[in-house]
Amino acid sequence: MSGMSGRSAVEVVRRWRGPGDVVITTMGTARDWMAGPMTPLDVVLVPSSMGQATSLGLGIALAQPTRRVVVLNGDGSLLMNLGSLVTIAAAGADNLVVVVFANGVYEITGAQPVPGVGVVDWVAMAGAAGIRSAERIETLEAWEREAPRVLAGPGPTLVSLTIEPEAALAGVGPRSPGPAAARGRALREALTGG
Ligand SMILES: Cc1ncc(C[n+]2csc(CCOP(=O)(O)OP(=O)(O)O)c2C)c(N)n1
Repeated sequence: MSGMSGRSAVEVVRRWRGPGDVVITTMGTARDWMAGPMTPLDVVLVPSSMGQATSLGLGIALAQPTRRVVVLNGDGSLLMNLGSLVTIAAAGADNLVVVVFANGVYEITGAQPVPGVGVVDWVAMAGAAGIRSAERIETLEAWEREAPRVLAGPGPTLVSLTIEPEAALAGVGPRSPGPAAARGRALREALTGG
């Protein structure tokens, strides 16, 4: 494989996220995130309806303005909740970073093609929604180089990563890390200290 894999792109985020940052993962990014060390501020949105990660991220970012919130989202999932980009921009959540894993497929359900691949421009979409800090990163080398700036800079930010899907991961979904209510309580404690 020559392009950027989702797994390697996730590891770049793991390396550069700050200790107080919240990282929200879902679908393929959740699967890959759970393959490595986790912190209490890691929100694994599984099981879930598609599209909710950006809205959850916005809520946490507004509630905890001194923290950075990083959402690792699938392109299929973002298509399900495009309106959240407008809400994020309108709310001016300068501590929120949305990372779109643009792999062009619904990977965890079998790599069916996402509509609009090659036509939909996530950077333009973000800009049209009012998110001025938006960029596309196409190689792992560039992501490794730019991630510290992108993850720490003033937002709201959308970064679209051009991801090459791995055939071996088609249909391989994340396992839920446990009952949602207990995980929600643990997250609240981690966020508020009690
Ligand atoms: C509203 C909704 N429709 C369909 C599904 C079934 N489903 C679960 S994951 C998934 C594909 C997710 O694709 P994407 O967000 O691009 O992430 P990837 O699997 O590529 O990491 C689908 C269709 C769902 N969970 N929610």
